[in-house]
Amino acid sequence: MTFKRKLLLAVLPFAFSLSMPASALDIKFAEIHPAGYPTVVAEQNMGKKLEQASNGEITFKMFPGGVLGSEKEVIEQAQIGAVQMTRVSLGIVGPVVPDVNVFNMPFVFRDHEHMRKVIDGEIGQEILDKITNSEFNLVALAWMDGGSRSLYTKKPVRSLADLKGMKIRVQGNPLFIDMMNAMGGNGIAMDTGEIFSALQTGVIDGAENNPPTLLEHNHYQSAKYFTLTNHLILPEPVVMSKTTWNKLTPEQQVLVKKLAREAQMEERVLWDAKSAASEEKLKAAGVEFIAVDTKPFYDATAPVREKYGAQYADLMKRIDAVQ
Ligand code: BDP
Repeated sequence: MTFKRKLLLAVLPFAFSLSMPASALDIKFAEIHPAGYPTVVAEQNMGKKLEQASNGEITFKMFPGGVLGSEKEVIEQAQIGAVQMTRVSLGIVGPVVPDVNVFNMPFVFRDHEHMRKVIDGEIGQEILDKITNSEFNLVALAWMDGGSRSLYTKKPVRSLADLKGMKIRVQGNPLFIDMMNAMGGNGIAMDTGEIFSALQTGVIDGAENNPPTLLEHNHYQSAKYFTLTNHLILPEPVVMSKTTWNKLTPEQQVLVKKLAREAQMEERVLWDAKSAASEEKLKAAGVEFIAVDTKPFYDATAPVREKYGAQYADLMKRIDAVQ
């Protein structure tokens, strides 16, 4: 091959791409929750606004109900850019970006409102930045609210003693296994999609989550007792693959961040309504809501906060100080 021809072949793809009109960037958004769930609705609205504001240069498609895989699988796909965006529980980010575990500790927030104030402020941004600045090729954009998590079981738990030896599903994060074991249960990690049949077949005696998940993932069909421990309040980051992020223009990046933040504020309104409605529906379906003294659960998990929290002592003080 002549040198001229070689040169032509080398520059051809480049010249071609310059002369082509920019093709649309397609965003596939993966969600474990079903259509209609607060996070899904807020994210879809974000997607619609994104399509409009980018004049069609960005397209958005929601894949709800876990069709693209478990949260762990989807995070891996986002890391390589096969899925462009997703929202996951911070629980499963912990093993990948350990710095986020400060929010994953039991009873680290006083209550739901406290968590919201923290994620809306500078600490919330710092934890998003930890994800973005980690080596995992993700950009963390905003927070969704997943309420607070309590225990649900097939036999009632009215005190710490009742939990003794019960096999309770937790998310795949060693911190949560330690937490469950510290409360006297037997923590078993599995993906969200496996809980329903694990409850039915007796592989587990219960799980822990918020009322909307208990309802929408049909776990209440087997677990009829909901014990209000409120032991975890886990915010849920919305992340984009850095591979996708780097394809956006600076203006588009600003737009994506702005709309993700709007979705953060919109979702919590939907969340509050959904939580209240879920509680009503669960009660109507025969689920007993059990109020407990949470102090014994708090005390039992102190060693977990010591083990995982020692390195975040300053940050925990700052979280505490948020009013
Ligand atoms: C729900 C979260 C979801 C998690 C699920 C779980 O919204 O992201 O996958 O809990 O525990 O509350 O697996």
